[in-house]
Amino acid sequence: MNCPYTGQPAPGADAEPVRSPAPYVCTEPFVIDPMVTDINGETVRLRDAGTFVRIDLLGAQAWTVTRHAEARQLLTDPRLVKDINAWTLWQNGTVTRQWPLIGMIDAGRSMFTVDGAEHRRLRAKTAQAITPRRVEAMAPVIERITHALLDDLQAASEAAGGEPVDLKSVFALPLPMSVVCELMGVDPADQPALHRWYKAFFSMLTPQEERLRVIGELDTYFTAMVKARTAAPADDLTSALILAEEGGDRLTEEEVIGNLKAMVAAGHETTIGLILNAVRALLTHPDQLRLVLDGEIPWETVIEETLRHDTPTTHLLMRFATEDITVGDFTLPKGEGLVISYRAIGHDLEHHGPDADAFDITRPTPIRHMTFGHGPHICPGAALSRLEARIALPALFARFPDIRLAVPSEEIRNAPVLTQNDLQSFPVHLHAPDRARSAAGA
Ligand code: STR
Repeated sequence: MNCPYTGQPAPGADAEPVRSPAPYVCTEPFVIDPMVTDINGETVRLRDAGTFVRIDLLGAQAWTVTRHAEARQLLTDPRLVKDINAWTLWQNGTVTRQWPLIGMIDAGRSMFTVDGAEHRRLRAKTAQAITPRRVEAMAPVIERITHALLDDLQAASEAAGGEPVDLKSVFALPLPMSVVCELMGVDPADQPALHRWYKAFFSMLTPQEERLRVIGELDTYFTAMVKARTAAPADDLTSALILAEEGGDRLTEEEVIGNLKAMVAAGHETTIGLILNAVRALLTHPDQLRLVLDGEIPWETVIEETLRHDTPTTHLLMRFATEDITVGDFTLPKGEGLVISYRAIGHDLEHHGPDADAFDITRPTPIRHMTFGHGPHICPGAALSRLEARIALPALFARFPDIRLAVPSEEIRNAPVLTQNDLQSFPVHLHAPDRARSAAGA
């Protein structure tokens, strides 16, 4: 389906085929696989299809940008907006609430869905609460949660009696979920329900009526929580958002709910990927893992290279052109949607070099990725997710030095989540075979 790709043989007998440069614009629709059966293949094919590629998202067409430089420029262009009402396909009824990805765009009024001065007003308080300095103060909480979950992992491993343990469900998922719930003041007892709802929300296998029902349940849940905190504020960010006043202006109830939903969704669904993708990269590159464990290369480098090479967000939906916008040889017409394909951008050969497809923490050049976005909507949670990974990864490898994949890495499947790089499960053995046997027999 993608644009023609002509590998011409180079002169000389044993020469490698020369890659012809990717076209700037590809107008033939590239169908994005909602089941995510081959994320690495798709990332490379999309990147090689063009800088701007026409894409088909479950029947709705849009454009995507696959290059760092062009995306960076567009991310500060005020002619692109998040408001779905600027989308021709929405205006003319081609896209409705029946479209499976609607919840990624029509997500209520929040800092994720508005722009300009309104956006600054909606975002300020949240962003101030999670600056790198404020986040540093959360380290003890993250450490406590991490160590409790490592105990759970040990218990799960003993209960499994030599069978693999799922690192996703027992560690990588509950960790960021617990942290964001603690930050926002969400009752920990409600985490299982939230997990179920978000799994159904993101999965492309969920029938649309059910997804719309789940969106309604999430809305009911967070509305009740905001009403409760309005009546009786507590020491959490949700209460701070309710009470925050600037020049006599406060956020409306709808805006607080929208921000709370955005924080809980973004606060867990992305960091799961960061943690698991880093563990996967290290376990499949034991030479690099050695360098990290020997202190030759800092964990920060592992985190940044993972963010670049295996971005938790595959495609960020969506921005809309309020007028024709020209970049290089491409014009995004007014009313069209633009997706930012962060995973392809992390593999931009021009920006990251010819070995961009390789995971390499020893690369000599600095890792200048854009995985947290750029411009006014740049991820406000970046410092928090980095700190979570910075605490979780060394603690995991310190507690379980013999941790290994229980299946070949190629057998670890992505969940059917079109926009996110989310793994179905992550089976590991926590102990070397002999120790696992003695632990099971004990
Ligand atoms: C999920 C549904 C919801 O209630 C609110 C939001 C807004 C924030 C979105 C979130 C969504 C989906 C995942 C996003 C997140 C912001 C960051 C995260 C897109 C639509 C990323 O994957 C980068």
